[in-house]
Amino acid sequence: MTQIMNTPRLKPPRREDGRIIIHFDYDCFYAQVIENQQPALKFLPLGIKQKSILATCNYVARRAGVNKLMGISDAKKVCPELILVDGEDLSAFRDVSKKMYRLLRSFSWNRKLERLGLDEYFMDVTDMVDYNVELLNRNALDQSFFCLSKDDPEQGFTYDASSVAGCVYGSTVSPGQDSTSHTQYLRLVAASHLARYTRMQIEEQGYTSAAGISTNKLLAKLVGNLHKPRNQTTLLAFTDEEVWSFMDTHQLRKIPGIGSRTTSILKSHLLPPPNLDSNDEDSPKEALTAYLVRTHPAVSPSSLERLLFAPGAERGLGEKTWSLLHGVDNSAVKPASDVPTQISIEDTYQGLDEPNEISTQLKLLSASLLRRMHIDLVEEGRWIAQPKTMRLTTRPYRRDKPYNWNRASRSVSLPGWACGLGIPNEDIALRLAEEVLLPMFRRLNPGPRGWQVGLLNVCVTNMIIVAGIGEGAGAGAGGAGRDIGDMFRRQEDVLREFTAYEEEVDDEERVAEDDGRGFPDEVTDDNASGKISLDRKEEGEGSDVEWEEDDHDGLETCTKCGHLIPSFALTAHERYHAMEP
Ligand code: TTP
Ligand code: MG
Repeated sequence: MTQIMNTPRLKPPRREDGRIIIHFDYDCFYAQVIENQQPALKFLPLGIKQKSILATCNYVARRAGVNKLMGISDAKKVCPELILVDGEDLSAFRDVSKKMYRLLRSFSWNRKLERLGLDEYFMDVTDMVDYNVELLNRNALDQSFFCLSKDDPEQGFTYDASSVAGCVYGSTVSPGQDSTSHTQYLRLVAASHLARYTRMQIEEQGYTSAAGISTNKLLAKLVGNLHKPRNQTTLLAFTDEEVWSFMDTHQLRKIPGIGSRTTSILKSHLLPPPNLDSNDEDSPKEALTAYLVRTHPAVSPSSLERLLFAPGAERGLGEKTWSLLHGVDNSAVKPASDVPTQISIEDTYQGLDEPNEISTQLKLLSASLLRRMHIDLVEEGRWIAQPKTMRLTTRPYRRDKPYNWNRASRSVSLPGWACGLGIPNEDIALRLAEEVLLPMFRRLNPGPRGWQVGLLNVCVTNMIIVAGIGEGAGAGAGGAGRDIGDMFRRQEDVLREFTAYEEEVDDEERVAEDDGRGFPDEVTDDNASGKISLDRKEEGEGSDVEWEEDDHDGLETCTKCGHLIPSFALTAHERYHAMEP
């Protein structure tokens, strides 16, 4: 639905449209991974279950009325023939995600490819598009060729540059040759064909996807949602008004970067109080669109700043929210990296209290962590990056308390022997559990017992790229070479990224060196100082637009429904609750 434009009361934020960005999102990702393992399932309704909920389901099941995040019993009622496969072990999903990431990266020239969660990617294709638009013969647009390599003019594909590939949102008539928007139109058209070509290459690996094409990450992600599955949408919006009109149709909570706190504050200020006599609880939720907030007489960047202020909250939240409402998002697509910011493994328990149980669990977690470290960080028998820090987080089991209640962490330098190659992993895992994790546990939970442990999370972080290897494979068509300066520049980017993620242990000065005797020095003691360490950031309330992948891929408990959800999916999960009737 297109809203009628109001004359702006205030100066709107400045929109940049120099970049072209594609957002890719795999269709029913977990289900596709399982289908590829067992192809017969492709034609049957399939649900991937985690505890009592469906993490996702394939589109056969969706056509039968099953939805993502449905409870298993409801889903079985709607579709009794639904086949359920357990999806609590994320390893297979992570491995496919990594493989697909590498494939996508092989297309990028500038290596600006950012992963969001396990199945979404932003790709900044500005350089490829501008190069190809420059080459166009404007008198024969329908016979164009998209070059995938500057060095090899034959590498590429033919395309019709006079029309968009896939679906379009916005102007259906192409701007005339003389219009100032014409070149921008050609750039978006070229990108739409590149998106389609890339999606086809991914399909050859067995995975269908949806894509959105626009000039920033926010718009590309939102427009890509319009036609799913196995489709793509290009936003043709050349003026501020056209962009606002697209944004206006969205409910506030569906806008990435606007978190649940912001939404509930704005709801309570801008919407009439819900009619308690009415059963229609839904109507106020439905009513809070971006349009309503953007055009509300009381809303301005400064009033938003005042409303959203909270001790410790990010400054500039008002301006940022105001920008997002107008479809303005200048956040960069982060450079591709083979190296995750951190790797963590965790499990939840209903009150572990026996030293033996703790020791067994720490050994299991340590073994899984080591396996994951080898999958993610070892290539061709060599480490591409080594973590410097190990962290243990625990929290007691209390049904009546919020998830993060009394969550506490300690961090130590990871001993060098943990990255030994040629030593059996089981031996290293055992030693890590006994010599590093157990002492940390004891510091976090003094006393002989009575800890009632509800969570153990073991994490390695502070990755240091091993010089000469960190570039990774697949620089691809026109990709970067092995220039050492380039490598260090990229290394700097990657490290900057880590710093942004780290809340507790990124302070190099606090990280004591391994003493060489195999036992690391302690570097932080959050619990002792009374500070409770929170790993999870509230979506939308942090710095900049919150696109960051949190590589902490353990399961977290949803505070609304109590289900365990992978951390990276928690934000999307909360959005489903926000949309619930
Ligand atoms: P999504 O991209 O949200 O879902 P999807 O890929 O399954 O389906 P769609 O075709 O609509 O894109 O999430 C990617 C994967 O993350 C999904 O396959 C399962 C997992 N996930 C959870 O485990 N819990 C959640 O709450 C959400 C939202 C996703
Ligand atoms: Mg998906």
